[in-house]
Amino acid sequence: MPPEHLRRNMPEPLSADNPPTLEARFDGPLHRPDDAECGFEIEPAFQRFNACNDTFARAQWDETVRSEKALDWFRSMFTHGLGVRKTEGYRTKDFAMRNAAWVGANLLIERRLKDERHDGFLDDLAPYAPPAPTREPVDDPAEMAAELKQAARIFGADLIGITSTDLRWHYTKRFNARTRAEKENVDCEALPHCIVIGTEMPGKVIQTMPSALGGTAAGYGYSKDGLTLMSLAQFIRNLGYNAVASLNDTAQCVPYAIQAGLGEYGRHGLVITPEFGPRLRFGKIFTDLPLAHDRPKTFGVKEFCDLCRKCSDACPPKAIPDGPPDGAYHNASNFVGIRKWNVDGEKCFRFWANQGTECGICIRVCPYNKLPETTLGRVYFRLWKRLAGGPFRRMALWLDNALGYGRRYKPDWWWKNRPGW
Ligand code: B12
Ligand code: SF4
Ligand code: SF4
Repeated sequence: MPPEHLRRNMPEPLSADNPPTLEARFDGPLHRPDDAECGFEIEPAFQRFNACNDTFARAQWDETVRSEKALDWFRSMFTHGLGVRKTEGYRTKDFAMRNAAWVGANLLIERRLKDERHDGFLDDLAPYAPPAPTREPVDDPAEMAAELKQAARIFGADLIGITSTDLRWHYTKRFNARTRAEKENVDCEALPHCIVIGTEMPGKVIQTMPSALGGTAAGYGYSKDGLTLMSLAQFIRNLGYNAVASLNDTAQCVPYAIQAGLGEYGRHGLVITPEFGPRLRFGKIFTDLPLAHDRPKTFGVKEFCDLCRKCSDACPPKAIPDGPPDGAYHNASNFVGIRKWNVDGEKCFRFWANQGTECGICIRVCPYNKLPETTLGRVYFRLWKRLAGGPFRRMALWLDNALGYGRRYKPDWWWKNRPGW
């Protein structure tokens, strides 16, 4: 019998013999005036990225990444008992928390599953309603940006920044999990502004990483981010403008968050913000609503990471580089032509699959991930950041180690002592 895709007139699934399409050359501008301020080093060999090549997509079509354990990681979100064991942090109540935290994100995905879409992860968040037929005039883009930021706070954003749309970060194609084939990405060329929002993830559960309990942070972040993006995008549409809301889909969050002035790039491949360190999730909205842009900001992270190796030392599968940024190409899940610290996504995801839940040790141990709860704690964090951002950064690193920051909390301690956020 012919294969399913021929019988049903579907595109051919991706495989080693039918790999994702690579764009020969990016024909847009390779550089942008704020690249140096952002610390971006783009090389002539730069190629845009095809989302079918990210590790999560490859775990579904690429036999070198796909395994029963990897598939169980996806299934465990929806299957009672899958992954549950006697080990502390992986018991029924830990998975019950983690999977409950995903409910908001799952509802967004399920809205359009019938159309072979995974909104928020593989596809943009389909609009709740179309734009109003008439446009509210905007005389002052700076004032409009300030109003939009105010609205975003109400809808749940903890951080928000605005930059211009940069097609270098947009996926060339996206992945269809139903057919396992590639498909077209949404076109954002006519939407010149990119709003980036950040959602703080709960700190105390992250301190229990690695654990299923710790996975609660990611689920919570995606659920809240998704709803915030849906509401803010609808606010823009209600003013008569277009808005494409995107969580993990459509484009890279990391460079956009840096360009929008939310933080700096860290050795662990994540954005470090002054407020929450790397402990947050990002989403973005592409729009034609006239908006003033923010500037990138630096506070000494690159220089501090040059010294510190807490994340690369702590990462169990050694997926984080411990040398200088070199743009190393570990496998098809890395960008080509950007000189930066590159994480090995295959090693990282294999560790997740082996332990049955996501990891985030690199967030837990990062000295910028602090959760000050007292006035003294807040003053210390402010002074520590000053120290870390200047010539005494070595002392800041020593202090962080000496005071025992980044240690793992036992998941059972979390359940017994209920330390809250
Ligand atoms: C796929 C993916 C993964 C995969 C695989 C990565 C891969 N290479 O395939 C794995 C399993 C490793 C993973 C793990 C985690 N992820 Co992840 N991941 C993504 C996702 C969905 C796509 C990124 C992608 O396309 N990567 C493929 C290519 C581009 O990878 P790359 O060349 O190595 O580039 C990486 C970085 O260098 C950076 N980057 C991309 N473009 C550029 C350009 C420049 C100039 C620079 C400097 C950096 C940069 O982002 C890429 C992240 O993988 C993004 C969401 C998004 N759309 O951005 C979230 C995202 C990057 N992940 C995130 C998080 C938090 C995590 C985890 C901590 C999991 C958790 N518990 O929450 C770990 C951390 C691992 C680590 N240290 O990087 C957050 C980061 C938030 C932050 N503070 O920066 C994101 C943005 C999700 C979100 N919506 O918030 N992730
Ligand atoms: S999430 Fe865990 S395995 Fe992945 S890079 Fe961070 S520490 Fe390493
Ligand atoms: S743990 Fe240290 S090296 Fe790693 S990102 Fe944080 S500050 Fe940089």
